[in-house]
Amino acid sequence: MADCVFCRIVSGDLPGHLVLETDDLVAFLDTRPVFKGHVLLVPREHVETLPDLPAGLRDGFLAAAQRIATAVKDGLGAQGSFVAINNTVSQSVPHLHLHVVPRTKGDGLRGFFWPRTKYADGEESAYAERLRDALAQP
Ligand code: DGP
Repeated sequence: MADCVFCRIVSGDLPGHLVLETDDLVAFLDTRPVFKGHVLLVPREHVETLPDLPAGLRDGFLAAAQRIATAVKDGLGAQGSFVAINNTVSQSVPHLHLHVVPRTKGDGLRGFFWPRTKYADGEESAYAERLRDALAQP
């Protein structure tokens, strides 16, 4: 896609600090890192969200995420990582990208600013049932 910034990085049309390239995937540094070494992993093919990722790319995508999560420890000395994908909501670039953010205890990131809520009595079962029903659809 000519107007997609991540397609343009994949094609070499825009510069990027690439850290991993395979036939199907590219990983590069995020220009606005949560912490230094924050990596974005993208499929070369333009797909918008995780549900759009073709089945044939799924295993390679997760395998590359595992490799990057290991590399931020081995290469950067992080103790661990935060791995996340925004799908549509909070997704500022509509080309699927998985964030690998290096994490170290005391780095100041607190739960990634996720407010937590509580279920009312009985509500938890209803939510689980709605999800089971949706997942049971072919
Ligand atoms: P998200 O909020 O999940 O859509 O994250 C998109 C990330 O993409 C955000 O952390 C900043 C990064 N980003 C945006 N434009 C560019 C760019 O041109 N190059 C690189 N390397 N990263 C970018």
